Amino acid sequence: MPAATGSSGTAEHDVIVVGAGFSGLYALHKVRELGLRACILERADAVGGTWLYNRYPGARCDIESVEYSYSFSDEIQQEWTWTEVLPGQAEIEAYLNFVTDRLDLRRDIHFHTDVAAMTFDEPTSTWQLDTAAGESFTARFVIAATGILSTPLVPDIAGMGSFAGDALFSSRYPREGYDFTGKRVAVIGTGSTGVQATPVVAEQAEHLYLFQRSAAYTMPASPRAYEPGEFEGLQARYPEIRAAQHSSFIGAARLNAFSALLQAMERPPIKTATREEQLAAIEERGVNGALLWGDVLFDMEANRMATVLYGEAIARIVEDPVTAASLVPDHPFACKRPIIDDGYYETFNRPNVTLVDLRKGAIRSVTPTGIDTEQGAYEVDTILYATGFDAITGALSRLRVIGRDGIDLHETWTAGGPASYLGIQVAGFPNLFTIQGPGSPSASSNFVAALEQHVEWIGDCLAHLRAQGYRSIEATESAQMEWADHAASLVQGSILLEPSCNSWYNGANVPGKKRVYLGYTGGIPEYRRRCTEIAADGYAGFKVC
Ligand code: NA7
Repeated sequence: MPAATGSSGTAEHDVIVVGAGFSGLYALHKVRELGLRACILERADAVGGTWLYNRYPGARCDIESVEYSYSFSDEIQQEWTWTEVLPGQAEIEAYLNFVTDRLDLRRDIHFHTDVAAMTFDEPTSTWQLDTAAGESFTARFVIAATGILSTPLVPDIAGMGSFAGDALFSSRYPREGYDFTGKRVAVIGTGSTGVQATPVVAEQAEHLYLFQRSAAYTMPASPRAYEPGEFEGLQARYPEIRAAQHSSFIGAARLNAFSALLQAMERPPIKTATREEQLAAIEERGVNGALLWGDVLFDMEANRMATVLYGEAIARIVEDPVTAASLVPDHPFACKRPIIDDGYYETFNRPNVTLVDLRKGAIRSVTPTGIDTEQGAYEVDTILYATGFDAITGALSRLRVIGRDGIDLHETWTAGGPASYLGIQVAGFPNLFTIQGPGSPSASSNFVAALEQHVEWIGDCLAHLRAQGYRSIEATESAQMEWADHAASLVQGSILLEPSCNSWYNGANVPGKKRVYLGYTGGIPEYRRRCTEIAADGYAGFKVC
């Protein structure tokens, strides 16, 4: 390692990165490039973060592999071969291991190191990180690359602990896999995870009961392997692909769930479409034809019309009319992160699949032999919980993060609601950078494109601090409030604020979490422009000293 060029005083490290997922790996590489002494603390025994833990059947990314990957190294782009257009979990995990070895990151990663507390020491401007096992580390700066969908939301259902069968959690799925053959299986949850897992589990299980609290909108997009020579053709065009991605609103210009929505804006409005035109749309494009109209994102009446048509499209696929009706959502389309699936609706025509519509009677308890609901009891051997995450703020909230003057991050976010400046720093917590904190484009974009921008901005900031001889940087309260107001103004009047939209986007899925839209919907290019301007303006809105 190069000698420390920072001024960390007694701290062992200039920078500690928490988490070895997509963000943390790039962050470590970036700060090592600056010649800083750095390491990653990672609670697992391997790299991958979200893509290490979420290995449930059918786990797949909703962005194309050539865009859901690092753009910063052409060597990596040229040396790594993607085999599928929309990459599956195993391939993404393998990619992250490849990058880790290619950049020789492993030697600076402390595995099995579960950070439990982080405390800022004001006199020395350093952070102390204490682990669950009692170890301590110190650093001038911390980069919390703790993930936005990394803290599982374990539901509070009575009797969960009494279940005598196998209880699986999609977000902590067994490393060795699980064989559903011959099992009666309950899947709870119909977000992206439940929708992806259902068709795959149904193929193996003796019987699958899908417990649905809210019906989902999902857009079929069959995954496929690249044709021979196809990926090589793309690989040769990486500069062009990355340039398009760079200027894309969502950080992904090719096929993905969001681009379908953006392209829909170019289409004619549903409100003026004739009945024949509406039917032709679902005849041609199935359920996608029901949703993708020019006015559905802006006009609630149009959105409701699309939902009715969506129901008709589902009824053309799902043979049982009661099940088909149960699959129609009762919240607006596109107020939650869009889902893409492979054969979801067709699965309900299988004789071994039952949809349990919890709108007709909620879960009362988990019993030793299954799930008891207000509409009857279901005996199962296995329960797969696909119940989501305490997103964006959950990972840091579960730690004890103590900043300047003894303030506690969890308490700050609980009392005032989750807020930060640019999603990068929280006022009161100097020298702590967050990757994709509240108010960053993460939720409504390609996470990898968003995190690369963050890491690069933080790297430039650290270089600036060192060049100027500064020891500390902290977001000001006023800049944080202005940023939160700006982010909130962008979603005013949009479907994202519809009260029926209980989503991880706004924290409504987590009991007790203050309901605030957690993303930034101005698009990555505009976000990048603002971040660059702030840096050029001497880190306006930050106090540096
Ligand atoms: P999501 O999208 O938050 O979905 C979680 C699902 O679990 C959702 O259908 C919830 O119903 C359901 N849920 C949660 N708690 C319960 C209880 N107690 N009973 C019944 N059902 C419950 O998480 P995912 O993991 O699917 O996807 C997260 C993101 O990962 C996704 O957006 C992609 O970006 C990748 P609800 O809707 O709250 O009624």
